Amino acid sequence: MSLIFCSRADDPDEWRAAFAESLPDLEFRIWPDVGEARDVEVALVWDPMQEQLLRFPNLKLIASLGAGVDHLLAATTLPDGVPMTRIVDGNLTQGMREYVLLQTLFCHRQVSAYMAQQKQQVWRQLGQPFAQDRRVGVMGLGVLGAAAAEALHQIGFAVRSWSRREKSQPGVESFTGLERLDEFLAGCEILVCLLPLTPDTEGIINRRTLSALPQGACLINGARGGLVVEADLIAALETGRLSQAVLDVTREEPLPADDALWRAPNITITPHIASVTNARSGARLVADNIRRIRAGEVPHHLVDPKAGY
Ligand code: NDP
Ligand code: OXD
Repeated sequence: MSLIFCSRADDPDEWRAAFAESLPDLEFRIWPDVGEARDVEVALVWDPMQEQLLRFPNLKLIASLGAGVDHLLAATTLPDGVPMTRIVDGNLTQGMREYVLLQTLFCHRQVSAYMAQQKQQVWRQLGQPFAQDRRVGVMGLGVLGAAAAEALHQIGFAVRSWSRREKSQPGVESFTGLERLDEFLAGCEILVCLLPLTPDTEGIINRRTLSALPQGACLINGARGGLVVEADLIAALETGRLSQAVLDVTREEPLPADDALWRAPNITITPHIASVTNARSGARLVADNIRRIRAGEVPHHLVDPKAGY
């Protein structure tokens, strides 16, 4: 059995070595050196592949190299009936848990304001709310959102979530559906975005939804740039509607040097590093799914192409 690896963002040698450990009988091929197309039964992909997957008549699994699949679904023609999986991995979840905690505390403890004061040699104590009085909302209570919400609850914040389906997570007040979106947003002094990018969530953070947040709220986007209407975000920062934004992701990545986001007030930008798939644990996960397929079982962590995540 052969696997074709297609990603400019990931190191193929690292993944090849990881598969040599997890599944030694797998032949690892790197795009575009596909070899005999009939041998390829697994595609491990990050880059969108347009029509290319249709070249492999015996494909049995399309495995995304990430947790998100928006770019693959949007720009790849999927062969009929071939399952697509995504990365759900404890290391990836831990990375996002850390990122969300770090950036929520950054906002909550007003680090940006103290850094600005330090630049001007100002020694002034700002009022500090208790964590239990700080309302933090997590948009998207999936694998990553649920872990982040749990960590935020454990550290003492008043946590709420927004998802499609009702959730019952201890210490997290659940809101669902567009009909309750504004009610959810009205109680988010810090809004953490961990939604997948789908046709339903594209541009969901926009002028209207930003204005539903409490005055001076903070936004943390650890999911996808396409969720945010960036011009509306910049305007909200400029007027003080938002007091802080933390973006790990942007519509265009890398963010061009002349993009206005870099110069927006009170913004922190990180280069899509909130949590990165680890080759060893990722390969173990994909290898396990390959074994399941060989055994005639359904692979874990299937994507629903209709829902878009
Ligand atoms: P999941 O698929 O596990 O969770 C998605 C959540 O979003 C679910 O709770 C789902 O609701 C909710 N959701 C989806 N569509 C809607 C909608 N229209 N309205 C309301 N809620 C909706 O995803 P993960 O937690 O694994 O990952 C989330 C995203 O994080 C990924 O898609 C990816 O884009 C991003 N990511 C970013 C990384 C980074 O380094 N910056 C690293 C890894 C991932 P329900 O539960 O009801 O289905
Ligand atoms: C992912 C990502 O989706 O790294 O896994 O963004």
